[in-house]
Amino acid sequence: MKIATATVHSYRLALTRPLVLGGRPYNHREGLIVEISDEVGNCGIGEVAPLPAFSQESLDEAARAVKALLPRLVGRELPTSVEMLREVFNSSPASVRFGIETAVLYLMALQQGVAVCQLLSRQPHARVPVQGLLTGDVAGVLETTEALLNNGYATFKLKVGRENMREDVDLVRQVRTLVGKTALLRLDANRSWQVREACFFAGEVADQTIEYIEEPVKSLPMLKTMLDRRGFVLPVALDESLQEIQPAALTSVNGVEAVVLKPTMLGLSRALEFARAAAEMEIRAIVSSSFETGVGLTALAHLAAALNKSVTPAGLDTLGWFSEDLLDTPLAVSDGGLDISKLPVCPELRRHLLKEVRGGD
Ligand code: OSB
Ligand code: MG
Repeated sequence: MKIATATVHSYRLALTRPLVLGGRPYNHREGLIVEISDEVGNCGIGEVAPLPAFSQESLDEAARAVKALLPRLVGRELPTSVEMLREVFNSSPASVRFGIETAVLYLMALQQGVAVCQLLSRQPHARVPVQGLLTGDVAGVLETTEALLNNGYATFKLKVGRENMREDVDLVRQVRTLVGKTALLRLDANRSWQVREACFFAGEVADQTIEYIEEPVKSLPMLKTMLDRRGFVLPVALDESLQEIQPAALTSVNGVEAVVLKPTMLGLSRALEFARAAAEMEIRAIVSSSFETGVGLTALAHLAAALNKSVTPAGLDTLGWFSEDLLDTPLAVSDGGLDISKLPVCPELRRHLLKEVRGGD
């Protein structure tokens, strides 16, 4: 079956509170929605939303790449397998690959009468737990923790790396006390520390049963040195570092416990390659959002359902930042997780929130 039409729209949605990215507060989230249809009217959608300070490309660059790519898709045979996706969009920016790859996946799923997670795995998980995101000032974190607990969350990710490390250490202890012994507690330092600082922090919270900490130190070389020395007492997960290595090189980073996969920053195929490398190493892959709307998040939920031998909580608790969403039926976390069978076959859009983007420049 051939691709019959390919169009792109833009959105700009207000946030409920500022999203701080690279030290700058953002009050809106902007991105693109790609729509691809086949000859019998099936329609697949995907989100292209580079995240400032995290993505390598700007929204303008992504938009230009999308506009150049879409006309070349029309008239083309759809891939029949996920493996074929990789070659098709190899040279585009990561967010563009993710958006177009998901739109194509939805089309493939519709044609084959299966859900996207079934294209990605023979035995997808029926439910994906979501990790509650704990960020901001101390009072806010404690308040959010209570609210998430009341909503059934059993996995939490606390951002650390505050100006005052004592505050981080105390907060880890307070959150652990609030969530109880059995909840999973993950940390993320977003590359805040020197090795010496990271090792000190780790020692201070070593008794708090931390599942892992993402990106404790300032760079990948620094992290490798630290892990090779084996002096760091917490399990480590890679996030930002994945933008700097090839999936095949993952095995060369010793002592990593998990990888955080953000397909908006990696592309879907590359995220899948990292997932495969992680499976070979018998470490977990944590599918995570880059503050996409419900469109991107739905695709990420399907991906999360398809990865890992055992059910693994995903980092998809970011929709709360949006004052409204693009989806007609909101993606709702209940009892701390997402039921995959309740996800739409292909999401319906609230089209009044979209603006048409014309081709060419
Ligand atoms: O620090 O891991 C991060 C989202 C965008 C950019 C960076 C990060 C994040 C998240 C996503 O934290 C949510 C999550 O992982 O739970
Ligand atoms: Mg992270």
